[in-house]
Amino acid sequence: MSEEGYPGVGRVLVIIPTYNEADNVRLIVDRVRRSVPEVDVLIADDNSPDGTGRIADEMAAADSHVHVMHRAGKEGLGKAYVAGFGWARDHRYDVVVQMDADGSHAPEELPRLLDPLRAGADAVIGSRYVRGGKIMVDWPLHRLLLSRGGNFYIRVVLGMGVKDATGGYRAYRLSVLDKAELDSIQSQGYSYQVELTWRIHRSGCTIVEVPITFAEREHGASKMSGAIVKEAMWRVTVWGVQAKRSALRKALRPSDRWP
Ligand SMILES: Nc1nc2c(ncn2[C@@H]2O[C@H](COP(=O)(O)OP(=O)(O)O)[C@@H](O)[C@H]2O)c(=O)[nH]1
Ligand SMILES: [Mg+2]
Repeated sequence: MSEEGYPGVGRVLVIIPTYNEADNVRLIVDRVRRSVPEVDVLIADDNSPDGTGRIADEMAAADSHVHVMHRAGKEGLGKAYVAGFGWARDHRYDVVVQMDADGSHAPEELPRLLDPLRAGADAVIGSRYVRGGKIMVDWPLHRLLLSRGGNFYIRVVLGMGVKDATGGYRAYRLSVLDKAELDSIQSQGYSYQVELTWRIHRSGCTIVEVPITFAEREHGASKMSGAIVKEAMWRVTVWGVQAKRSALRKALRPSDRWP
């Protein structure tokens, strides 16, 4: 009997959120389809003014493995992903992958993210900060320090042991996302990556990190901003304090100590 989807893993949907990625979207989808022909692609476009959505429609018309979700306007990466996950559930996928449109996440490394799922992992993070992980970009020192320092802060405050909690190249089993209660995700910008990791960690799922090579974006501009960084930092601090407080409350509850 021939199995549907990626062998040993099931039906896989690669979700690519786009905002003004007209120069990148065709290339990235082609690379995904060439690299792992068994997977499907969903482009989640926030009504990009540069016509990314139209290009995506053309690709979907030419390839039954390619789908497009048109969203009304720019609402941030987190909302686009949550909508994409809902689409994946409605269409009975087993696994979803997050991938940027800009070429920073190499589709050729997709098997690395999918293979640990076969071995029982619930969530796989493509990591720049484990042995073998690389950053091949000309980031100015402050951006590099921000990424490294941000991840260090997250590790200390949340105590998850994940080395790259802000990275966006990931694979999840759908069953894991069900436990993460996506409807109540608060993050708008990139702290979404951290929030989802935090929820998955708290739900007791197995998170595996695999090394990836993070490349320079091919065309266009990054949507990263100071506001996005600030949002991530204050949210992490709030989650950390909440977790410490509830752990303390649990430890002090007499009924738990003398049942
Ligand atoms: N749908 C949607 N996609 C977004 C939004 N903001 C960023 N993206 C996409 O998310 C991915 C990562 O964004 P990017 O600007 O490359 O961030 P960086 O890699 O951190 O510099 C790219 O594919 C963007 O097009 C948004 O508001 N809506
Ligand atoms: Mg990028």
